[in-house]
Amino acid sequence: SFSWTAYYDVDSIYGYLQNMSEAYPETTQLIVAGKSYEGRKLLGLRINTAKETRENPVVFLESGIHAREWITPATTTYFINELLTSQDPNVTSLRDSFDWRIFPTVNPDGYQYSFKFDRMWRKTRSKSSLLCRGVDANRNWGYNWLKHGASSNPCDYQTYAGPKAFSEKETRDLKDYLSGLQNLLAYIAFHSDAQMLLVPYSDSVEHNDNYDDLIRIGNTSLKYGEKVNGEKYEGPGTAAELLYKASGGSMDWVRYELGTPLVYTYELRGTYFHWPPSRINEQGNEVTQMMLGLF
Ligand code: 0X9
Ligand code: ZN
Repeated sequence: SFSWTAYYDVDSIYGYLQNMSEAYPETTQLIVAGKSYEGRKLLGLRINTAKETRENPVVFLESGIHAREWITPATTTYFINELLTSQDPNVTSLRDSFDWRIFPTVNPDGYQYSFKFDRMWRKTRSKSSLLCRGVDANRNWGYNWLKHGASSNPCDYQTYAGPKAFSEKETRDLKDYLSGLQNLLAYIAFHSDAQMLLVPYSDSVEHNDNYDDLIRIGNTSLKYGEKVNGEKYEGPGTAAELLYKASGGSMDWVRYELGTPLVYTYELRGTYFHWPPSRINEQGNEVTQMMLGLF
């Protein structure tokens, strides 16, 4: 059975989503947002307790766009479990306030490859050239594609941006799914392991028009998180100022193209993308509190 003291492969994570959708049929639903290059589903869980008379704003959670950042799918299923089973009135009220669309592994081929063959794999698994495979799915989105912090070399192990924007099935299908959403209030991407909170835009030191609001709200989120383990995250701030300039990420595209007001990237903790399975709970608890502080 599924727990938060071990890491699981894609099938097990998808099995968990399936089980939750069956255990909570009134309030949850499986979502297939598309398919990966190798034909795996881009599978998410919708959690929406609102009855037809009321419409909740949509909150989208993206995890696992980078294959090796295993703590992000694990934390995301932990958070799903909290939303569905916690008796804490703060958590039940968080659950009831939004129409959640939660995707633990948006790069399932890469994740599975990192699980079976190469722990440090980051990219997708598409055949991008004769010699080398995979595109960095967080350099492949269409906003300022290939401008900064991205490689045009298919054999770049880290940041190959692809032959063109949205060359990848995963980013294309996700983009189409997001474009079809009404009422998208928040888009939150999870990465590891820089331990920081990032706001748009990632490839410029200029601040977007609701920057001050994002910083204020983000600070409250970090304060909530800190109460759990005393861990301080850097930021909130732009990637360009805190980390490095990087174009073609999902967060920037969503902020710019969809105009979604609340857009964040959480860089969770870890060392070289490792985080002990015995401590998934700790990170999950921290993220749950950060979400409570955000909304
Ligand atoms: O480089 C990245 O994509 C992220 N850091 S990581 O070490 N997890 O690879 C930072 C993402 C910042 N956001 C965007 N560039 N949109
Ligand atoms: Zn990442």
